[in-house]
Parts: sequence; C-alpha cells; structure tokens
Amino acid sequence: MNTPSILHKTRNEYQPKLPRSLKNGPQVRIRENADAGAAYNPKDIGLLFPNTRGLPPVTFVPGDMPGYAPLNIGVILSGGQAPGGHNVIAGIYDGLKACHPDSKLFGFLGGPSGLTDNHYRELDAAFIAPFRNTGGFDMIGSGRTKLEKTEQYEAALTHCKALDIRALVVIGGDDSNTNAAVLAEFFKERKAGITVVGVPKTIDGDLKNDLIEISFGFDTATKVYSELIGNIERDANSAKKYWHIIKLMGRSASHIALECALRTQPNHTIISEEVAAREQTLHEIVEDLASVVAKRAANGEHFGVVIIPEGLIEFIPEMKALISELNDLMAKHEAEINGIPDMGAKREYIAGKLAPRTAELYRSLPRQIAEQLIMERDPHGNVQVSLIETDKLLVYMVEDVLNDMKARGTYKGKFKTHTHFFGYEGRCSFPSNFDADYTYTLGYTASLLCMNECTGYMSSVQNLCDAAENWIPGGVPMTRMMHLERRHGADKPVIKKALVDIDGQPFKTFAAKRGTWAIETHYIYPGPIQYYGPEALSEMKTKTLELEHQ
Ligand code: FBP
Repeated sequence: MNTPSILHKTRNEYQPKLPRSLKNGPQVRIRENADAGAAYNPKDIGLLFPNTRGLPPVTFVPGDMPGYAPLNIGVILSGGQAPGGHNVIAGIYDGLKACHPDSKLFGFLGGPSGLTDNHYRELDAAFIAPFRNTGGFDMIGSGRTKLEKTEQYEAALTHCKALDIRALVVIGGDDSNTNAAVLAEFFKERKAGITVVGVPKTIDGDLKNDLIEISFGFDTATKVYSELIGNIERDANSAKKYWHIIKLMGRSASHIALECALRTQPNHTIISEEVAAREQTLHEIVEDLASVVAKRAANGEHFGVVIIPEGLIEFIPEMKALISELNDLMAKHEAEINGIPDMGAKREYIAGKLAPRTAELYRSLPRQIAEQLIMERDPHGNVQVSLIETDKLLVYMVEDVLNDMKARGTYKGKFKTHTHFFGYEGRCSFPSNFDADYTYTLGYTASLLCMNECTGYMSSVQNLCDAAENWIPGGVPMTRMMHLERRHGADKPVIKKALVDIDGQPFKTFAAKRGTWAIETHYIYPGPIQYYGPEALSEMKTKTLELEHQ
C-alpha cells in the first residue's frame, strides 16, 4: 500500500450512512414484491434461464433477524474501475460479520479470471481498513474475462467448493452482471447450493431501470469530469483563443456527457441517442458544430467548449451499419485478418469484403480512424470506443467545412483547437459521499441477499434522491433486465443497457437551454468534489438523478 495522503487517512475514518432499515445491523426480514418476470424477450430469456427466471423483486424491511449460520462469500470486481468498489466490499464484509462473526469473505484476484484460475485471498478487517472510502479497484484487482464456457463454470464450482464458498458477489456492469446471471443459472441447475448476487457498477450510468436507479461510480466520475470541464471553460473564457473539444467516457450511452453538460453549460454537446433518433449523418453532425463556431465567430468569440460522448461513432446510422458489418466480418474471418501484418493491406482486405456502400464509407475515413475501427474487440465483442479518436475526426471535418465557408465568404474567424479525452481521470477518485454511502449500502444489502439465498439477484437501493436513512435496500432478479443482443456475430442474452431517453427530463432540460449556451457564454465552474462542509455541497446528487425522479 502506498503512503496514504491526509485525505486518504481522513476518508478511511468516514462512516458511510446506511438506510434506517439496516442501521441496527441486519434486523430485517425479506419482503417479496408482486411484479415478477423478465421485462424483455420473456420467452427467449425464460428458455435460456429455466431455473432463475420469473423471480419476484425483494426489499428488506425492519423485522426480527433470522438466526443466520456462518457463511463464506467470494467477491469479484469486474470490468472498468468505478469509484466506490472498495466500499461495496467493506459493506459486504460488515454485513456478513453482523449476520454471523464466523463468516468469511474471500476476494478473487484480477476479476472473473481469479475465480476460474483460483487466485484469491481472504479479506479480513485489517486488510480492508485502509481501502475504506477510497477509489480504485486495487484491493483485489479487476478484469474483463467473460465467463461463457462450461469449463469455466466447472472450475468456478470446484474452487468455490474447496473454500466452502456458498455465495458469490459479482460487482460489475451489464456484461459482468450477465456473467453473474449465467453463473447463477449454472449453479442452480447443478444444485450446487451457491448463491450468486450482482452489484450495479459502471461510471457510464447505463446499468439502470425502473428498479435500479443508478449504477455506482456515475456520481463521482461525472463530478470529477465536470470540475475539469469547468476549469477548461474558465481557461477558454480567459484566453479567448481556443476551441476545446472534450471527449467523455461512456462506451455506449451519453449519460456522462449529458450530466456534465447540465453541470457546466458548454457551447455544444452531442448526445448520441439524439443523433440516432434524428438519423443524423456524420456530415450533418459536423455542419451543426461548424455553424456554432461560425455564429460565435460572428460575435467576435473565437473560443468555445464542446462535449462529445465516447460512444458517438456507434450511433451515427451509417457508422453503426459499418461497425455492425465489421463486427460480423471480423468474427467470421478472424484468423485471416490476424494473419495480415501490414495495416494498409488489412484495411484493403476488409474493405473488399464489405458491401459496396459501407466499403465506400470505410475507404473515405481518415486512415487512423479506419484502423481504430478494426482493432481487437473486447472479450464481450464490443468495439473499444475509448480507443477511437472521434474528437480528432470531428476537428478535421469541421476544419474542412469552415475552410469551405471561408472560401464562400460566410465565415471569418480562427478555429484553433485542443482535444481532450476524460475517462480514466474519473474512474478512481475517492468516491463522493453519495457514492461512498450508496456502495456501502449496496454491499451490505448484497450480504443479506447472500444470507437469504437470493440467487440471480442484483443488489438494489431505491429512493436515492431522499436522505440515506430513507433509502430502500433490496434485490432485483437479473433475468428481468435481460434481452438478446448480437455479439461476436451471434444473438446472446445480455442485460439491457439504459440509453439516454430523449423524452426524459434530463435531456429535455438540456435541449431547452442549449441554444442559449451555444451562442452566448454561460459556463458554470463546479469546482472539486466536497467531502466535508455544507450539505448542499457534500451531499449533492447528480442532476440526472434529480431530474429523473423529480
Ligand atoms: P464498465 O462498463 O466495465 O464499467 O467500463 C466502463 C468504461 O469506463 C467505459 O466508459 C470505457 O469505454 C471502458 O470502460 C474502457 O475500458 P478499459 O478500462 O478496458 O480501457
């Protein structure tokens, strides 16, 4: 462990808030909620998950604690880092020990591969202490291994049995929780007696639905990015000579971009879901941005701030069609493509196999972008959008349009740019008080779901806009969130991602104001996350959560 900073030591002392129903330890009873079943593709999902489908959501309400027996739990951190992961583990540990002091917690190291390769360590109070309320996943590490082969499930079963592990908690995003649901089904079918519980993690904020209000990490990450964007806005407004094009993480959905836009009021923000809904072409997106630059220039303002969501490329209809064709093609001809060492030859080979219209588009892209689009997919079959330089692509294209406008005499001005990519900067920050409390409660609740053998459930905490003591802990069956999606050229059951709802209040609020923010300068400088001091600062929630639950 590195030398702790003063803030690190101070945060270790912070006692996360728990809902009233969990405050006195696990004096709770489980209550089933009526509404059951899968919300999407119920037939397909029901067939794929015959043992874990159709379960009812549950909540924990104050009551007499049943006499729990000792239980060994295994925990896995999976996928990209998100602030609060350590507190989920601390919450599981405290909940588990409160239920029975002889219970044990084992951490599988380096993500799901720790489970299949049997790399683990026991997590005790002394080991966990310096990680309480800190960011990062370095307590046990994370990984993106997909659990999909029977050998992996068999190995997981063998390793859990060897440690007498009777419950497994998977802390992850949509793909990782899909792994958890599949594992729960496998264990149930085998009558293994091992409960599997998921925890909703991802800074992207796209693992949410009617019963999961938000994934953890979104609150902190967006506050970090908003601080940085605010600082850049102030620099832009001071120097008045640069356009800053900021790409923000969010592999698919634009929740991060939208939240940061609401917090900082930049001049232009692209929301991928709107692009898809309006079927905007790449050219139209570029024209829109160029027109904002030109209008500001006409007012003598040769500076501005633009937010672009990382996942944009996959939402532009013609690019989406290209990527989907590329995905299938790369899955089908993997060996041949990997066997071509020269990038130019690889591009040509691929272009030759595409349909004529998509091939034309592919050939028209700048070389770097064309190469970035054919980079290796992640283990879940996703394009690694964080490696595609959409920000630079837009800058080249906007420059071209502005040059044309200049030639026609419709634009006079300078377009000096800086591109930025904010993603990793926000994933390991000390969690905000909201995320520290939320994750600790999610972990504590997960331990209760394990104790009550609620397999195939995701830990949930509802009523998040209210004070923590009024939060409602419970569990939501994961099959309820699943649908079929095309991955690696085949239809696979996965937890459905929640995209930005362009009829929802957060988007509508943004859309009502963006015209003014574009031409005039209405920047907001949010400053850094506050952990102490006035509640208005230290307990502040995201605008997205507030507007969605208004
Ligand atoms: P998760 O969905 O696993 O939480 O990861 C989210 C994310 O941070 C995305 O925003 C980003 O595109 C991706 O991870 C980057 O992946 P990696 O950490 O492998 O570079």
